[in-house]
Amino acid sequence: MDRTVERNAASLGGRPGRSRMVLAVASLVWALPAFAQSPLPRTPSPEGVTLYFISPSEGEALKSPVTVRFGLSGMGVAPAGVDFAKTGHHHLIVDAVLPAVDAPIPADEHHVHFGAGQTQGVLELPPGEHHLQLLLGDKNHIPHDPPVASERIQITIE
Ligand SMILES: [Cu+2]
Repeated sequence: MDRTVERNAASLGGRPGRSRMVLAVASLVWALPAFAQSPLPRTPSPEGVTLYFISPSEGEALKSPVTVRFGLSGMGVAPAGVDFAKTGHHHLIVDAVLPAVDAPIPADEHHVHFGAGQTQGVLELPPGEHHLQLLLGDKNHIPHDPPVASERIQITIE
C-alpha cells in the first residue's frame, strides 16, 4: 500500500460519517446509468405475423387528407394498456425511420399511435413525397420481439 492510499484510508476512517456519504453518492452515480440501460420487458410476437398497408399502396399519388388502412394477420389488435396475448396496437411512422425497439415508441407527428385499437387513420400531409411504415406496439407501446413492422411505402401528395 503506498503512502497516498494509506493517508486516504486513514482520513476516511477518521470521519466515518463523511465516508459513508461519499460511498452512497458514488453508488447512486453508478446505479443510475445501469438502471437507464436495463432493457424494458418486451412482448414476444408469434411466428408468421404480417403487418401491411391495405391502402394506400406503394407509389400511389393522392390528395390530402389520406385515409390509411392497416392490415394485420397472425395477431390481433387490442387497445394500449390491455394485456392480452398475441395482440398489439398500430403505430404509423410518417417520414421517419423505425424507432428503437427496446423502448416505448415516441409520440409525435412522425410517430402516430392508434391506442384505442383503430385499424385505420386519416393523415393530413403537405404536397410532395412521403414515406409511411406501420409498427405494432404492445400494451406499453414497446415494439414486440421480434418487432412487427410493415414495408416502408412511398406516396406522393398532389
Ligand atoms: Cu402506442
